[in-house]
Amino acid sequence: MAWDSTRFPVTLSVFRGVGAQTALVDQVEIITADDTTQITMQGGEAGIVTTTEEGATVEETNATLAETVPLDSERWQLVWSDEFEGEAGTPIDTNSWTCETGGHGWGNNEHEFYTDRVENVSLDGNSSLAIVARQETLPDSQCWYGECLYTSARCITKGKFEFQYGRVEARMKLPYGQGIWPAFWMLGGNFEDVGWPNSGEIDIMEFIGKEPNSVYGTIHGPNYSGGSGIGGSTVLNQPVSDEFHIFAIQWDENGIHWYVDGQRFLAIPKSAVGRREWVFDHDFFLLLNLAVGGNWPGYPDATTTFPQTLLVDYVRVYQLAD
Ligand SMILES: [Ca+2]
Repeated sequence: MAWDSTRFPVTLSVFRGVGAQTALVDQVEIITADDTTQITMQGGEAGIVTTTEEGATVEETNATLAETVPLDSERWQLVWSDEFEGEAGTPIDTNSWTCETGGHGWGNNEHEFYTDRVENVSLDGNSSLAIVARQETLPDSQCWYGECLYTSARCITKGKFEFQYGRVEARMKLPYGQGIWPAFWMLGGNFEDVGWPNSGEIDIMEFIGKEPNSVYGTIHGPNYSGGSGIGGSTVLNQPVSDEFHIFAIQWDENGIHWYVDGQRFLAIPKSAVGRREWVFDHDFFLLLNLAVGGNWPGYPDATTTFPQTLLVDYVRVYQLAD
């Protein structure tokens, strides 16, 4: 195989299966000199990761992921769910969830103050959880930028439900508008011991109001975090917020697949992180939140209306029966 190094400057590494740094014997990894493009070849298949200023995009990821188990397979066993059944105004179930509070920007210069009040997070009485972002200033809320402009909620299953591998899905109706940023995601349960991003982060669904038809999936880990996270997006024919959709991943020891309404739009094999560490082989917990403003979505403007509501019909986790 010949590579034209004047057109495509590369460093070439061939790994052999020795010691802790083991890679498959037939794996060849190529990374451009400016570290912006990485090609992994394994078993005759190629995976290409291009890192842009906006972050990494996986252009081709047929590298090593095995076929997924069909969504309707009887091998999938429901191991955990919250169906959010109950009367309107009922608080979220604290046996499963903890709603974190604060207005420090949450690592992204966000503008909301998260509360655990039913005004921001409660059942809607119609079989969904409602996370509501409001334009309001609470008397005792202080945010990193001054008096808080918005309230919202962020609820996590840390220490209450954590798991490794499976199919994770939520049926949700998203809010909309400039500066609106709902997310359904997971963090490594070892978050407090090893810190972020060493814990790993799997973003099952992210949506930013300024791209009303797009859904993003991303992973973050050591040397591929923040704007350099590895992921991709899909563009729907209609604004995502128009109706309920099912957002899901299938996650196993080979990698992670992302779906909207059962259609796969992204697959990231282990090999996509190249020489960097794959940090997704341990327990993770779930997060649901509705951010207002931040570095990535930008901030609400005159076109943004409040309140904005993230409706969650259910969150379900399935694992494969032996
Ligand atoms: Ca429900």
